[in-house]
Amino acid sequence: LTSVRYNVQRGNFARINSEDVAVFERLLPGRVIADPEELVGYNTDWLRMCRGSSRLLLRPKTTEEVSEVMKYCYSRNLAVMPQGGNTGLVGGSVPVFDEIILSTSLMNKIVSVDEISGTLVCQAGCVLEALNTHLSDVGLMMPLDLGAKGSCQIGGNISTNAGGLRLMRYGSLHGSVLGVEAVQADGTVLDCLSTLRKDNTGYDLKQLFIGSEGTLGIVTAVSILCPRKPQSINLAILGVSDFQNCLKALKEARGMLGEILSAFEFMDSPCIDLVRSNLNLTNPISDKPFYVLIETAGSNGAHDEEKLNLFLEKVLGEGIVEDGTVATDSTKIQSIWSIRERLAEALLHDGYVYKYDISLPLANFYDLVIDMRERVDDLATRVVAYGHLGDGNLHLNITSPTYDHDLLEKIEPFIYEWTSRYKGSISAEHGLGFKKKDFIHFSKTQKAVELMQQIKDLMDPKGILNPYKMLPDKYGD
Ligand code: FAD
Ligand code: 2HG
Ligand code: ZN
Repeated sequence: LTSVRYNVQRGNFARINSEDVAVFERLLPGRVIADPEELVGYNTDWLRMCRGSSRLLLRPKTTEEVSEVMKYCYSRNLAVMPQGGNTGLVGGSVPVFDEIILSTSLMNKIVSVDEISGTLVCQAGCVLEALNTHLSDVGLMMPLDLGAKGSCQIGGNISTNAGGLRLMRYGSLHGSVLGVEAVQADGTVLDCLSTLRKDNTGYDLKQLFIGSEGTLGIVTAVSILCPRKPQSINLAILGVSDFQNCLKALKEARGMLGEILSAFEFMDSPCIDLVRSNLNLTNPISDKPFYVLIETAGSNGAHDEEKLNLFLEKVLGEGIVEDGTVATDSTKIQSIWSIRERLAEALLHDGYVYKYDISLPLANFYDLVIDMRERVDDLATRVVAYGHLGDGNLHLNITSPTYDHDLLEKIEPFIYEWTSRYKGSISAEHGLGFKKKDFIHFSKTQKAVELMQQIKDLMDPKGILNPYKMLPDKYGD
């Protein structure tokens, strides 16, 4: 169990008894799951590295039901763990001990879509891909996209402030989320579900729920500003001889593709080895030390193509890029994207994954990978680096056949100290969850963490919402 490896103590919460189960059965008829077999998946994270021992799963359908459940849990001092698609990568989406799992999966209603303003209002449990499909019929799209789109839910995306593949174009959820409805620890419904683009009336409370990983409230509904779906999409995968040239390509792409640039992703050569050996995928171009994926999304195919061709002529002509291919039809676009999107899945085939999600200044971005390879040497199966280069976000992953404590000690705290030295972030987009909460100080000052703890205490005085997550243990106790 996770709690054993990480040596955490269970908080002073009540334990569920048969009376509690009867109350939940009355509040959510037929939607209270206590069968241990059925609970295994909900207790285990996507990486299969964190496992809790919850004995109860609740599946509300409405905000009122969530409110009733929380009111009761608050009165009984029962801990609650909100769960969306359970695709989180930091152990935040599964219980640590016997917290009740509150799943939003049945809260999957789309409330409204305004085709003119591009505003979507929906319940928190809507799956990202399903929302995108729905919007596509009226010429709109979601402002975020990630490899987990088929399972992750919009409430989970908001709670982790997920970034993803197109953040450089459409911005973070702190900008595109217009409103949030949330249920607080004591059951109070906080309605900040505005659909206004502009509203400077007091503190912007919805922002507190974006990226707070279920520690301040349960997000029950959201409103989001959605861009128009582009008319034309192109995707290039380019082979590059060294990292400096990846940066030069980024600079040129920003300048020459301008407003149509929608993604700039990066992979090093071990990424291709990884998907080749673990997923049987093929490299569409010749093998090179580095690769960049450049996507354009615009409203005029001929115009976009012309811009992309001029860009390619320049980067190939100047030797910034050595090889490449461009996809314009959706099947080829999808097959190139899947090389990048399936890296996280491919890593799992190696056994144990040490996963790091770091923001760094571009000048130092790849030096960390070089230093890490030298450090872990032959203890690791592989060290692979990829990420959202356009956003300065590095995904550094190291694998070994099984958990290896010596290897972990080579990686941590070295990686956090290194990141802190260059004023980076130790979690760019995945959050802190259970696994990274104790490293928050590498990216935030003591005063900032203290204020976070005060906000947590104010909004959840009994600490029943997603305990053992995001904030360091014993902080302020
Ligand atoms: P969960 O995993 O269920 O939960 C995540 C956290 O949010 C937990 O702390 C949970 O308690 C809380 N939570 C969930 N729902 C609610 C709610 N309604 N109210 C309050 N708290 C809630 N992340 C990125 O940022 N960018 C990526 O590109 C990206 N790619 C990924 C690719 C793959 C293949 C996988 C497996 C994961 C990826 N992730 C990425 C991480 C993850 O998918 C995202 O963080 C996603 O936003 C989580 O959504 P979810 O519904 O699965 O949430
Ligand atoms: C991605 O960008 C996700 O693919 C997952 O954020 C990153 O696997 C990872 O480390
Ligand atoms: Zn990512």
